[in-house]
Amino acid sequence: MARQSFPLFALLFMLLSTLLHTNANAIEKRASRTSPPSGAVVVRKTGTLSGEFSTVQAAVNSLPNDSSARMIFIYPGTYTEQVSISRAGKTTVLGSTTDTSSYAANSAGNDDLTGTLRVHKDNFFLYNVNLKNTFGHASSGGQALALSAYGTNHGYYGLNKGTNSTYIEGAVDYIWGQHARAFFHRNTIASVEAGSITASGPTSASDASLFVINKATIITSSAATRSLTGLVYLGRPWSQYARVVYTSCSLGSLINPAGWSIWSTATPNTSNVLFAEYASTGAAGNRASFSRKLTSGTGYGAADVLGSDWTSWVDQAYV
Ligand SMILES: *[C@@H]1O[C@H](CO)[C@@H](O)[C@H](O)[C@H]1NC(C)=O
Ligand SMILES: *[C@@H]1O[C@H](CO)[C@@H](O)[C@H](O)[C@H]1NC(C)=O
Ligand SMILES: CC(=O)N[C@H]1CO[C@H](CO)[C@@H](O)[C@@H]1O
Repeated sequence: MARQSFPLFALLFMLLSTLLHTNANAIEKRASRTSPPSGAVVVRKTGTLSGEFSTVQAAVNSLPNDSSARMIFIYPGTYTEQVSISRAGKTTVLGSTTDTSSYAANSAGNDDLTGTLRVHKDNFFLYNVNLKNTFGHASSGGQALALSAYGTNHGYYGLNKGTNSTYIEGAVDYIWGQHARAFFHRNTIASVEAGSITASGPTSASDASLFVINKATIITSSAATRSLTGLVYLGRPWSQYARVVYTSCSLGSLINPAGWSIWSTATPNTSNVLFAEYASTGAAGNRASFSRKLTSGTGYGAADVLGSDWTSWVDQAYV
């Protein structure tokens, strides 16, 4: 698929447990949510009752395309479908879970959306749903896109084993995009193959795109079929204006001591990149000459990346 078709950002071959955020529909922390909130449209795979839907897309299609705020509640099940959401109003999708604060409670087979979720709208929020695309793998020549997101005020949060992390897994260039400003907070990032984690591609020096990856733990996925020691890079420049900053991240032995990679020998694309790190641990060594180490994280916090109003749409309980 053409990367150009995803102007914001997308996560490739991603297994993710997300908590997406809205301050308008207050979601309690560490609570059970196994039945639909009042007013929610219901998706139930088996034993669908009158007025309910057996697929996520059918529930999405039932919503009016107007500015009203709507909720969808999904009962446990594996939903294998391509879902597209473009309605105008705020839309919140809630998976059933016995513990809203835990990734473990929305385990595989319980709240799975297997396929691609395409979100082309502003104000979209997703809670406790595992998104994955098992239809392809970069090492077999295909790219399996789990999520493609266009819009503003999408806050992706997840919880994994007691931290607030979203679990993001992929092979090569699995966090990529052209114009997004994205702040990845407390994620577990797991590579399954050699290659680069990010591919940032702003189209010009004035494109404000920036990825900041904060407090991530970067590991080799348990799905890797060989040792990846030294074979993974923090990023490579899809364009010469690539902008990626890692702050306070734990880099596993999979990260090559050079840290960062050229795009390719023919088009290194390194002339104007911002590839920087602040307070990394692990993967010590001589970094690539086109990267830099920062002496402070100033300028790369959530407010810098998401805008000064970020607290109005990001749930502060998860930061
Ligand atoms: C909803 O309306 C928007 C324009 O406001 C349009 O871009 C989008 O395609 C529409 N979505 C659906 C599902 O009709
Ligand atoms: C960066 O690399 C890509 C992929 O090879 C190429 O299309 C693009 O032209 C390169 N950009 C620059 C500025 O060299
Ligand atoms: C919703 C939730 O569990 N938030 C937690 C995220 O992590 C911070 C720091 O560990 C906790 O203080 C929050 O309660």
